[in-house]
Amino acid sequence: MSLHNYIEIHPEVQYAIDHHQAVVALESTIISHGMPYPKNLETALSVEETVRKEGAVPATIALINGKFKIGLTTEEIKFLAQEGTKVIKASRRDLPVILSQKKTGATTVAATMIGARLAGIPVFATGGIGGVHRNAQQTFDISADLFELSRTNVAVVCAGIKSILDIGLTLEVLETYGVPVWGYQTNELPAFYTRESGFSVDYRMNTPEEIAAALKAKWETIIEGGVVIANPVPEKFSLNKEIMSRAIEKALIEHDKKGIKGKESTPFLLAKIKELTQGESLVSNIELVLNNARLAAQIARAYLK
Ligand code: PSU
Ligand code: MN
Repeated sequence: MSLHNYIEIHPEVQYAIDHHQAVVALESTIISHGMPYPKNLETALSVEETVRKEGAVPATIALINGKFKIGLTTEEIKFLAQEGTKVIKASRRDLPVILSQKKTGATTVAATMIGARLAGIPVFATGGIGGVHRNAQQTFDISADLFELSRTNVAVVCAGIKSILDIGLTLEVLETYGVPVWGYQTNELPAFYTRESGFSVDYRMNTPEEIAAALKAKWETIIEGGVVIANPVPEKFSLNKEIMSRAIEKALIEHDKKGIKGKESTPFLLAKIKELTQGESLVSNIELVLNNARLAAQIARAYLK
């Protein structure tokens, strides 16, 4: 047994890698657990379309029947979208059993980074990364995404840190792990639905070329690990700060009252916030993912030059 028994790269993605064409990795937990059907399906497909329009090849990653699939068919994306939370939300710890027992799972940011790294794809676009949850001082709930960022060489383009999390503590953990946090054309870390968080990024980057050069400097000097590239939601789709923080507070209260824990926390909070904002958060969520896909494709292209 060797690696090729566990990984299946879509021919189009393999061709692009072999011919030094830009590829953007995409996660699948956002499809199964991050958004409701059918918006999740529509979004997954338009994210791929957006990557293509920017001149890169999309590689949505998931675990299908015990294989790490790098690049999914439309049928496979549809399956994950329809199954929703019935599929396993797969992070690093879940991989060995899913692979050996031929199970199916949607990959989180952490697991997608592992898949991208195995295939040799350095740039990955998503909506939001996991982080340190509020009240982690008691619960110890810190996403495995942060640990993965500390060790796996993939740049993750996201819309910043969502305020269902403790943004300050998340930044502290990223600092401890040595994970750079760069703002794209901003000095302030965006907070997913909003462009402001009150926290600063380590460095402001103004162009995809600047980002690509810094990624090369990191990895060519064997400073292992990922990078967080924080791309603010477009102005037009950013949500009102007060309305959002009220929705988030409410969602968190219900979360605690129901005793929701562990891997169920993030999906519960996302769904609750969508409900409390009458779907407004979902529109913003979709637009920011598309915006990240665009930037990721530009970075992937600049990285090859
Ligand atoms: N944040 C979002 N949407 C998502 C997620 C996070 O806005 O879909 C998903 C991602 O897959 C992320 C995971 O990697 O949730 C983090 O889960 P946890 O907090 O359980 O590590
Ligand atoms: Mn967690």
